[in-house]
Amino acid sequence: MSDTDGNTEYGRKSFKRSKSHFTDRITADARDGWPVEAGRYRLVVSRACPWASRAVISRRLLGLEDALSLAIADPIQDDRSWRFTLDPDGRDPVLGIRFLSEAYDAREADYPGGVSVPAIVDVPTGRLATNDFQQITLDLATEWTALHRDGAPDLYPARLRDEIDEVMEEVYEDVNNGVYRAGFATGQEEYETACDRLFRRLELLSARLADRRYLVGDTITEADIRLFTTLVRFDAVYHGHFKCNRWKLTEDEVLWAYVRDLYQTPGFGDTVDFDHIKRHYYQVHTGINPTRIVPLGPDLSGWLMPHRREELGGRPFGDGTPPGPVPEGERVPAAGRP
Ligand SMILES: N[C@@H](CCC(=O)N[C@@H](CS)C(=O)NCC(=O)O)C(=O)O
Repeated sequence: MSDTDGNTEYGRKSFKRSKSHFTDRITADARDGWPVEAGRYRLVVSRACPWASRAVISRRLLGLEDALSLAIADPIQDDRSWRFTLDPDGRDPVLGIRFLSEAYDAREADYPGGVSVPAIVDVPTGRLATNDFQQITLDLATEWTALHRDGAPDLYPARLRDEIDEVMEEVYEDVNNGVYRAGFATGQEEYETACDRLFRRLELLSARLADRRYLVGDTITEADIRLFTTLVRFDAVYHGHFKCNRWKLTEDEVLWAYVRDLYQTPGFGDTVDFDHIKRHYYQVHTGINPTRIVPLGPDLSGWLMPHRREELGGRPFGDGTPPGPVPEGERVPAAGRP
């Protein structure tokens, strides 16, 4: 992946995340030409990817599974990037393509940028609609409301947006992206700065969450989804592979209980595939793991232990209800679960 400054995700210069190139939005009023419409779009993800996993969780919590279908890419990209090698004949059964890049090419011929997930593809034309990972989940929460299930939670309540945005910004800079900055640092100082900021922020978050069940308000919001997707990967990949090893998540009583609580909440843990996560990070980033050996640990059994966070109060779904069972065909295989 490279951006216009020539920085590469795994490259020699300092790590800089590329901006999404396709920033059209799918909205109720179709202002960018993409109306919210049941059955029209396909959400392409890798279960390994934290940015894509946000969208998978939101889709489950909001009950959009029937309205927005899901394509799961192989966690190991090849030189043509994300591919549908998990599907029969190596083709996505709905889009009929072998590589996600085909949808990018259909949108913009000779697109020179990286091919990234999450991506939402327009099924009738096969064209990429958006890969704007920062906006996709906000739009699922606020623009796709006509298609939400009964009892769907409000993940981005209007009265709390300023606070949610502020928390998400800090979490993005220091935690979501901070782990990548540490992991792909090419100099000692760059690594130490990222690592310091990451753990300082985690300590602040731990203090914040000591006496409140969720980050903002007393219900699950977009802010929790975004923190969860990094925390759930922490001990499995960021602690070792990205050298974020001042302490393990399991060593912080508050954060470990917080992330376990979310993991055990329908819509969160049932989307997580630790097998995809570990194989992707350890096998794809050969610059930092040249042997491509995937570690056996950590032991996952702790994820199902009681967390006792309900004693703090809080109403996970507010006035709503938990999502129903995971649709047939979307269940995470046993290899990826505790
Ligand atoms: N900066 C990305 C955000 C999403 C992202 O970084 N996704 C990663 C996977 S976690 C990806 O698909 N990277 C492209 C690649 O690795 O080939 C974007 O351009 O939209």
